[in-house]
Amino acid sequence: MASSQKNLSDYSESNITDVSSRKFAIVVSEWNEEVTESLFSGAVETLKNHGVPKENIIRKNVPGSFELSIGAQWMAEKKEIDAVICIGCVIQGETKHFDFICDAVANGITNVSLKYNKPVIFGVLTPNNQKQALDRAGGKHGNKGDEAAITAVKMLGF
Ligand code: DLZ
Repeated sequence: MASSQKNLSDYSESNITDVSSRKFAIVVSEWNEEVTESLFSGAVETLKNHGVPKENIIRKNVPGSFELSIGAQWMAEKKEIDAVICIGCVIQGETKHFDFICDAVANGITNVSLKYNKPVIFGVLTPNNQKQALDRAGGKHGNKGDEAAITAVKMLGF
């Protein structure tokens, strides 16, 4: 279902286990900061609502979404980290950057997840414009950060 027809924060609460002792890393892209800060807040709020204490949530910033893969790898290789959530926003522009960045980060994050056998979650918005981004970062379509966090929680109960 297209996200315009679905509030991204309306996730199902099935398959949720106790994650209060698990450690999460959140890697945040600084590009499109207004959007990514809101996604980050949504992710943290959702983790806290599922019993994760704030000391079990480690934040690392990277300059742009292209750097999310290496940031995720630096976090995933740490033994104490159970899951990594990647937060970014790539807005479609007139340059080829959009395709290069989206492909690179999707592949990079997948590779890190498989290499370290840990959930590495794709919390990256790929909208056409800033308004669509804000609609999905705490606006009328919910918060994709919530969805990314709940995906990490669910994967730890797999
Ligand atoms: C260069 C660039 C452009 C044009 N657009 C975005 C974007 O919309 N979202 C984003 O997260 N990052 C963007 N970047 C920066 C790249 O992700 C990366 O940081 C630089 O190309 C340096 O490697």
